[in-house]
Amino acid sequence: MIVALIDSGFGLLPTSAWLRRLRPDLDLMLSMDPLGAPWGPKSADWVVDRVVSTARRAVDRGADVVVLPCNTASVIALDEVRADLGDGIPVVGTVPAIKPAAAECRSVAIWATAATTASRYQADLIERFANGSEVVGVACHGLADAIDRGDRSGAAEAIAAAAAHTPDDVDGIVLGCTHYPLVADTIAARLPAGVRLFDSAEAVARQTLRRIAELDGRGAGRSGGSGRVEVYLSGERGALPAGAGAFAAGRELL
Ligand code: DGN
Repeated sequence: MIVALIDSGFGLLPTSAWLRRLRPDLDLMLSMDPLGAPWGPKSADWVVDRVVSTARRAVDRGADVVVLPCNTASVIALDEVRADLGDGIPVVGTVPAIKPAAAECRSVAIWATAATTASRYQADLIERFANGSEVVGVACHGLADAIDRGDRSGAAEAIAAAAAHTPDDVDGIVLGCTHYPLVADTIAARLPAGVRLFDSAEAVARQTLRRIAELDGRGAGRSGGSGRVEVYLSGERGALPAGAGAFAAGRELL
C-alpha cells in the first residue's frame, strides 16, 4: 500500500511520523515543494493547480491513497483533488483541531497561515465547533517558510508576533498549520504556562488508516508494504533550501 503525503515542505513530517508509528509496513511517498513554497501567501488558483498536479503525479507513480497533511492545501484544494482523482483513490485532508480544543478550553486561538485564517472553511469550523468557547484566528506570517528554510531567528520572530496578537486569556492554541508542531517547544516557551497546544497530525494519520482499511475491505489498492520512504522534491535539482531540516533534525520523525 503506497500512501502519498503532499505539502509545501516539512509540514508533512508530523503526520508521516504518526503513520510510521501506527503502521510501519506502509510505503510512504513524501512530496515537498521547495520551488513553490510557501503556499500560504499564493493565490487560490495557483494552490489548486499545484496540489492537483502533484496529487496526479503521485497517483501516476503508484500511490493508492493521497493525504494532504497541509491545512492550506486542504482548505483551498481538497474538493478539486478529489474530483480530479475520482472515487478509486481516497484523499484525506487536514482540518485544524478546533473541535477537541474547544471541547477542552474556554478561550482558543487558531494559529495558521494567512490563507487558512482568511478562509470561509475555518470560519465555518469555528461556527460549528466553538461549543460556547471564545475562538479567534491568528495569522502567523512567515512561520511555515522560516521552518522550511531552517531559519531559527525568523521562526522565533514569527512566533513572537503571533503571540503578541493572541488574546492574553487563551488556554488553548490550535496549531492550524502542519509545520507548527515542529516548533511546538518554542511556541510553548512563548506562552504562559498551562496553555495547551492541539494539532491534527495523529487524527489525520488515523483517518488515513480508516480509508486504507476500506480499500483493504474492497480488495482494492496494494496490500501490505515494506516500509519504504521515497521523497520527491520540486525544482530542477530537487533541492531543499540550505538549512532545511534544522527543526526536524534530532527528532524521531521517520
Ligand atoms: N503546512 C502548510 C499548512 O498546514 O498550511 C503550510 C503551507 C505553506 O506553505 N505556508
